[in-house]
Amino acid sequence: MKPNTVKEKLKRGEPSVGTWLNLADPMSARLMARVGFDWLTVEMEHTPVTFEHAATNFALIAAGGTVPLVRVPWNTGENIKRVLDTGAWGIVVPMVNTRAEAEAVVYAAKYHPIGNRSVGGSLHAANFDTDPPTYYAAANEQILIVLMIEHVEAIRNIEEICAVPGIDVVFIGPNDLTKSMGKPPVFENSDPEFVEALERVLEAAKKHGVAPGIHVADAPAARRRIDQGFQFVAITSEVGFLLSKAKEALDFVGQGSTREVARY
Ligand code: 3PY
Ligand code: MG
Repeated sequence: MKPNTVKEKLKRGEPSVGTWLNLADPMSARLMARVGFDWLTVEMEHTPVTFEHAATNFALIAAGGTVPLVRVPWNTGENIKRVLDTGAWGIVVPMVNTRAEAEAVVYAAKYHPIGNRSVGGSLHAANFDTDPPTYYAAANEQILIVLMIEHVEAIRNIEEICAVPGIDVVFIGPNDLTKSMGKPPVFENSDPEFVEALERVLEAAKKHGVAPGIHVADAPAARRRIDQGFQFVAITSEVGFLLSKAKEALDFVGQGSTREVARY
């Protein structure tokens, strides 16, 4: 069975960098899997990506030597079961604001005796390059659980959330977090409320042995966040890379527009 190298890296206290895949396109997943990121997160929360697209892309990402993760559309047992059963090596769960919501994620993602994930499927084992009995015995250890901290309520409850057994990463979504503070959604913000919220997450994560993570818009921001202590760092998405590079080229030849491109 292939080991989940992202889990191993995070447990050793090292940073691990990846990006988001917003396109349903298998060709793009296949090519991105060859760039060298530790992991790629198939985005199902804000895209038309279906379970079928996602299953194809999990296979292509794993075949390219990269760890396939997925952001599920919402925190439900059905979403979590279906992406794990079709070959994701880990889940990113949006908007986890309370201890009970964090416990529900672990319960859905782990097999008995920790949770109630139902036994079935065949793509999960195939994607770890093993057989189902080996997968069933190792899945509770191998699956990466990432909870998104992206609301002021989650910041208030961060200690309790980090204390839930089975959590690997608490991952800040800066856009939703700033929106929940009543401010325009952004990746970077020097506002003291935002800066303090990030500090609280870093502190609580460290105290409870959970890896802190954050989504950033570009490489310099990733460097700064890693230096600050964040371990699980997502740099934009393949769409963000594509659009920013295209815009940079047009700007360079003096033909750019003032219109903002999507950041991720
Ligand atoms: C956010 O910034 O809200 C995100 O969800 C980033 O992944
Ligand atoms: Mg968000």
